[in-house]
Amino acid sequence: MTQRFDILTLFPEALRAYLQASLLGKAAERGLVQFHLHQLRDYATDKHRRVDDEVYGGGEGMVMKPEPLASAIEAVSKEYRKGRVIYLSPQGRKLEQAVVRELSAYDEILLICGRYEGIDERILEGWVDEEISLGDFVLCGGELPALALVEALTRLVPGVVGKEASLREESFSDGLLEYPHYTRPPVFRGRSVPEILLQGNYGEIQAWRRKEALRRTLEKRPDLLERLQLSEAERRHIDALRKQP
Ligand code: 9WO
Repeated sequence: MTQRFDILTLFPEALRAYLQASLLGKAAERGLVQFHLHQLRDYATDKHRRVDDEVYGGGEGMVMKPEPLASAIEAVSKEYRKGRVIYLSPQGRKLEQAVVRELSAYDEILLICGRYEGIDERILEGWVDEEISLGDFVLCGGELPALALVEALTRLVPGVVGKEASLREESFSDGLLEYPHYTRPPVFRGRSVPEILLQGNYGEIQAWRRKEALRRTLEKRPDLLERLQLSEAERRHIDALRKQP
């Protein structure tokens, strides 16, 4: 099953370059996903093709007019069977891997990229299924968050990344940070690769990686450990690390 992404934006050409590069471009070439970019201005009907207007009630700045947005959403999603309309904004539900997995169940996803101070509230009420946020910060538009979401979703389409990477994605769902990675040379400017990785005992390497993942999670994201199901040995290991890192 091919997942289809439609992106509604005032800057389709800026997004196209990124979608054609690297992993996303290959996935599209192989027919595993489809990317369709739509210029919002094409759906403006007045002679100046305006997509923004002044905000009711006064104040600084402009808001995206409802008519072009509604026409565009209706035109693009009219053949959606199992689709989702998403607006990227700091007011949305925070994106995390569990949300990415949930969204990967949709066959069609329409991403709306706002500009200015946002879109007319009636579009959110009547045409948008949900708002997604990448975090508590403000950009100049939803384009970069849209690309991030497309990339996170495309990685989950079967066949896009190799078996090993998709297994690692599953291991991320165990809620730990990644263990540290090294490649050649064995000593780089006086810094050595941990000896155990050079010895090639796979059982010991696995155990080391699990411990390192626990150690790093404790150090950088202790909040993640609270949600976790750990073995008794792992609890003891963490308690030991807490006392003496
Ligand atoms: C602009 C602005 C200007 C003057 C006063 C208040 C203002 N608020 C905004 C604003 O929030 N603009 C947003 C820009 C409107 C929606 C699209 N934009 C956006 C999306 N910025 N950041 C995001 C975003 C989306 C998802 N995750 C993180 C950030």
